Amino acid sequence: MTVTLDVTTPNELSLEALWMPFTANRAFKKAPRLLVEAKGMYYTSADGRQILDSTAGLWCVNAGHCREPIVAAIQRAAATLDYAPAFSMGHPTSFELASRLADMLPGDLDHVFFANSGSEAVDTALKIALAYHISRGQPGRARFIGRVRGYHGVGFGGISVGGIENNRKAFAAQLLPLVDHLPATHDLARNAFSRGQPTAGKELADSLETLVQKHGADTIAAVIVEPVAGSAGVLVPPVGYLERLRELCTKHGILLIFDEVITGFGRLGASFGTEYFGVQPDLMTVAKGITNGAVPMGAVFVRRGIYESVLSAVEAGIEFFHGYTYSGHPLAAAAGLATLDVYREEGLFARAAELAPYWEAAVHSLRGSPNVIDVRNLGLVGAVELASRDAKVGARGADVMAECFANENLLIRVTGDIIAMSPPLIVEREQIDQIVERLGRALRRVS
Ligand code: PXG
Ligand code: PLP
Repeated sequence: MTVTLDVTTPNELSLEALWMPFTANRAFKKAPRLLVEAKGMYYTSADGRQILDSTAGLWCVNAGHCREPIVAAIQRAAATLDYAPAFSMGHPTSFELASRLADMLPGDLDHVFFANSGSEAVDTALKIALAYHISRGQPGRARFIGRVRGYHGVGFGGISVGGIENNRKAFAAQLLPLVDHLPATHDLARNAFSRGQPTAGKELADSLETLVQKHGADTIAAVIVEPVAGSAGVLVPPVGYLERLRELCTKHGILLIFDEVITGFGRLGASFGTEYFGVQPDLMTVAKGITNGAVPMGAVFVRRGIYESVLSAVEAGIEFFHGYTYSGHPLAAAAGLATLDVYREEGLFARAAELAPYWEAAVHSLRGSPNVIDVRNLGLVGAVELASRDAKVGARGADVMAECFANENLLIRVTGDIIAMSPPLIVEREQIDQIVERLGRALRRVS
C-alpha cells in the first residue's frame, strides 16, 4: 500500500518493506497513521492536522517536542565529534553527563553505565547484579525476581523478568531459567477509582518473603520492579508497598532494582520515582526522558559500593565484560546535557508536581463515561480502564485510539483496553481540559 504525503512531500510512500514494532502491521498498513512534524505539545499528521500529544510520544518527550536548545546541541555535536569509540577511549560529554546525573540522584547512587535503550539498560542492570554478587564471593546469588505485569523491555533478560504474557509466550522455550515473579498489585475489587496511590495491597510485597523461604535468600540476586508499572496500564503501587519491598531486600541481601524508564525525569512530579516515594534502590534503569526522546539513550545508575566491589574484584584489566558500541554516544550525551538544562531552567519537575492535582481532577471526571471501569493517576500519568468486549480484549481500546486520532486530533496510548496518558510536562491547563474533553467525546462514540 502507498500513501500520499501532502505536507512534506508530494511523493507516494510505500509502507510494505518496514516491519513495524509492537504494531498490528496489516491493520496499520490498511489505515496508516503518519506523523511528519512535531512542536511543543503537538504533532502534525501527514494529512496536515495538529494532533495534541497526550502521551509525550511513547512516554519520552517530557519537555515537549523539538525544543531548540536540544536540537541545537545535537546539531553541534554531530558537526564536531560524530562518534568516538566507547571502549578504552572516552570523550568529555559522556563524563559530563554522568556527573550531572550522579548529582541528581539520591545518596550513594552515583555511578552511571550508558546503554542505548531501556531494554539494554535492563539487561545491563541484571548483569551488574550478578557481577556484584560474584565480586563478593556469592556466585550462588543468581536468581531474579520480577513481577506479574512488569515491563522491562524486550531483551531476553527483560522479557524473562517481565510479566506481560504476550511478550513472553512465543519465546518461552528460551527464557532465563532462574526467575520468579511477585504478584501484580492491580486490584480493582479493592482499589477502583483510587486517586493517587491505592490504599490496599501493601501486603503483596510479602510474597518476596515466601520466595525467600522457597529458594533461600542466598540464591537470589535481585528484585526488579517499576515503581509505577507503565506498559501494563499504569499500575500505581499501594501505599507502603515499595517501602516493604526495600525492607525485605535489605534484610536478605537482595539488590533492589527500580526500572524508572517511564517514572524517571519528572513524570511523577519529582526527579525520579525514588525521590517521589522516598525509597532508594541499589540499581536504577532509565531511558526515554534522559534525552527527551531526541536521541536513543538508556542508563543504569549504580550505588557506589556496587561499582567499587566489581572493580576491586579483579587485579587489573577490564573489570566488567559488557558494553555497547554506542554507550554514551556523543549525540546522545549532548542531547542529555541540553535536556537536563531545559528541565532545570524551566523547573519542569516542579511544574509537573504543581499540575498533578489539576490533572487528577481532570482524568477522574471521565468516571461515568461509557464502559469506564477504573480511572487512576499519579503525577502526570493517568489511565482509564475500559470493560473489554466479550472475548475481544483490546478491541474497544483500539477503536477509542483510532477514533481519538482520526476525529479528535488527539494521540492517546492503549494497552489492551486501558488508555494511558502521560503528556509532556509543559502541558497547559487548557490542554489538559482539551485532552479530557476529546477523549470523553470519543468514549461516547465508541460502543
Ligand atoms: N523498562 C520500562 C519500565 C519501560 O517502560 C523499557 C524498559 C524498555 O525501553 P526501550 O527503550 O527498550 O523501549 C520500557 C519501555 C507503552 C510503551 O506505551 C512503553 C515502553 C516502550 C514503548 C511503549 O506501553 N516502555
Ligand atoms: N553484532 C555484530 C556482528 C557486531 O560486530 C556488534 C558490535 O561490534 C554487535 C552485534 C553489537 O552491536 P552494539 O555494540 O551496537 O550493541
